[in-house]
Amino acid sequence: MALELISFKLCPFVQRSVVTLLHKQVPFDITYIDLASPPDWFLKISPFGKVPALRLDDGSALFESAIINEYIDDITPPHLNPEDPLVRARNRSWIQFGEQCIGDQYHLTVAKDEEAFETVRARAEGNLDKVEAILGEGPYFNGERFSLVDAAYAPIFMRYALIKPMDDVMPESRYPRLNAWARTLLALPEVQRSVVDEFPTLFAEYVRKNSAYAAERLIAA
Ligand SMILES: N[C@@H](CCC(=O)N[C@@H](CS)C(=O)NCC(=O)O)C(=O)O
Repeated sequence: MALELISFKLCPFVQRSVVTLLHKQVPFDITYIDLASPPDWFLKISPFGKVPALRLDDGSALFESAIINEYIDDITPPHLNPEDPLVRARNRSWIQFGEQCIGDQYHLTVAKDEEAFETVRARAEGNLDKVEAILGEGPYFNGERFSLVDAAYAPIFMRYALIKPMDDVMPESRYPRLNAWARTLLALPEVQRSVVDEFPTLFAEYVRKNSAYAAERLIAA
């Protein structure tokens, strides 16, 4: 089956699916669109106009990164999703929670002043506290085996690694397990190859465009 991932170069949700496809060594094509002026063909297949969308052989598409990743996993055994229904359900809960962490990161990059920035930072840290509290010994979320939860959080860590005060937002002293997990994921080839080469520059430009204040706080000159 031919798979085509409809993408936007900076989207962390797209990146979740790219990590999964690369990890599972599933052949796929990637098509980048401009989200500011999405093409008509895309709006026809993605009912909410969001990326990622995974276009299938019959021209139809799947949407929602978590669902796309489950589908990729379902059609390409051996499965990353754990066998045990309870563990699987818990994994899904934390994948869902990862959306909030992605949202926090986005809101940091658009904060227009100190008050807004600090409010978001407190929320981001509180959410990272929750993840830190449930992490085990690692190296992956479920222990020895990479899973879809790892694919879901890798984009968050990649962006925090690019942000100037990462130590401020995710200090080792407060988040030792989260930092160890981040190091493991960021060292994986499928994570390193999950964005375009120019990603750091694009990300910095994107933050500068969003908010001069956030750029000052987050991006090295
Ligand atoms: N819950 C969705 C979120 C996807 C999402 O928000 N994608 C953004 C880009 S990072 C998007 O397509 N935004 C366009 C829009 O909202 O119109 C998922 O996991 O796939």
